[in-house]
Amino acid sequence: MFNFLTERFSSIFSAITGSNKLSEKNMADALDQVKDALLEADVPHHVAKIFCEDIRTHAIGTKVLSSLKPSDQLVKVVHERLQFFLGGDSASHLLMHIPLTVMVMGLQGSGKTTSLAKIAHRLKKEWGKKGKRRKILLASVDFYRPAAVEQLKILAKQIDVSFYASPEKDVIKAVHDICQYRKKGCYDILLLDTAGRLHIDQDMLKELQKIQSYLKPNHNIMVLDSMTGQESLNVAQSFEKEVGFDCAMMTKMDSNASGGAALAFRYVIKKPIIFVGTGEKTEDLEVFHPDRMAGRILGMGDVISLAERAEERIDKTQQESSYKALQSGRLTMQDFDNQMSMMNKLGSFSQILKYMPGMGGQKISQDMLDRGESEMKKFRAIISSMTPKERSGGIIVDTSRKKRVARGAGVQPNDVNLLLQRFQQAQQYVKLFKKFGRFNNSFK
Ligand SMILES: Nc1nc2c(ncn2[C@@H]2O[C@H](COP(=O)(O)OP(=O)(O)OP(=O)(O)O)[C@@H](O)[C@H]2O)c(=O)[nH]1
Ligand SMILES: [Mg+2]
Repeated sequence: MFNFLTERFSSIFSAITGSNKLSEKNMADALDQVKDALLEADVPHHVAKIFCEDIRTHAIGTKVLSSLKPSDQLVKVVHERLQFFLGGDSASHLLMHIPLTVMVMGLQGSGKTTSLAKIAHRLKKEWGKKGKRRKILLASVDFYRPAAVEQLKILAKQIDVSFYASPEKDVIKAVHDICQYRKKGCYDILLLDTAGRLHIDQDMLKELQKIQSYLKPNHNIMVLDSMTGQESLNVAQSFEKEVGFDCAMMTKMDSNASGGAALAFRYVIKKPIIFVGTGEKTEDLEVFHPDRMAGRILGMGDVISLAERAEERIDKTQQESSYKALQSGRLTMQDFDNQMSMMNKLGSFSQILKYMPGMGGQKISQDMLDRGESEMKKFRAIISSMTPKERSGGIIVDTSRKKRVARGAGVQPNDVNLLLQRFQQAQQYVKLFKKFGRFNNSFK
């Protein structure tokens, strides 16, 4: 996420690390580069200009703290201003009320249907955490794309929430029918999917207006594809003018999309971005936190979001068993497999790396990441073809046994050796941690 901005920012700040004073001159150079980075990340020219001017004023106005290096001082100012531009507090609480009626709008393929299912999944979980079971209904009035209604039905089934397909084929009659169905079934929450078009056209906007005035939703969510760069701002402006919405969701932030779209949206439209989509699965939804996002843009990482991701996706017993293994200083092959399975649940290597401090700007090739992923898949296949005794015991030394395990997993014996090597290294780490009491002190 925000790859491009992060890369550029890291190099800009490291360029002034050498000097020990934040002068007009080195700051002007850095700011020129910040502006170029923003422009290249599809931030519209006028927004980039205002942003840099704003940083300059704030940087000059701040007293130089002797404890800070000039580059750190500038990072601090840029971080504060980015956060300011991205918006104040997180707005995820907006949807936490009942009864709740939500409709989405956006161009074709922007991610409306997927996002709606992600939101339903999240609402179900959030209310569940409060000990409340809410009746959630998903419905669609996208009658233009043949499989559109079916797509939502499948997603609803996956996340186990109700779905209703209206027999009506006229959009407004269908909205009416869906509302009746909702009333009869006493659903607390109705999430309505709408059709997208390739380009903004008057028919689509008129239809949305009609749906909106009939449905009177509590929230109209504008779904924006972050990969469309500058264009997404134009799209949002047209929808805002013709239909109106009160908040937005940015999808496909897991791609190489630059962060420009989010920055420009917040600055120009000034409406909250509630969520960001970070993948194709229904769990791949994150709350948009301006402060964390600002940190991520600057390559400071976002360890809090990573920890939340872990909390959400990895069940407590698995976390505890892994913790116990680390604490005991003794790691079995089964524990090792457990840890790989937890990594898998967190996401792909490239997804995880984006949360790590300093990693956003690193040049780790896709090729290396892909190799890491396929290595991990092989390792897990090998472990699954071991006997329970082997999984809970020590290293296999027997060559013929290694060959058999490799055959069972459909890999080469060398792969088994590589796994054993990695496993031994991991065992060493665990012993070291135990010896220095690191886990006892810092993770409790
Ligand atoms: N990587 C990634 N893919 C996404 C994300 N959100 C949606 N997609 C994918 O984008 C494609 C389009 O998503 P849909 O939800 O069908 O988009 P839509 O706006 O409903 O499209 P129409 O109904 O045709 O207007 C699908 O392949 C989704 O899996 C995201 O956050 N990350
Ligand atoms: Mg759709």
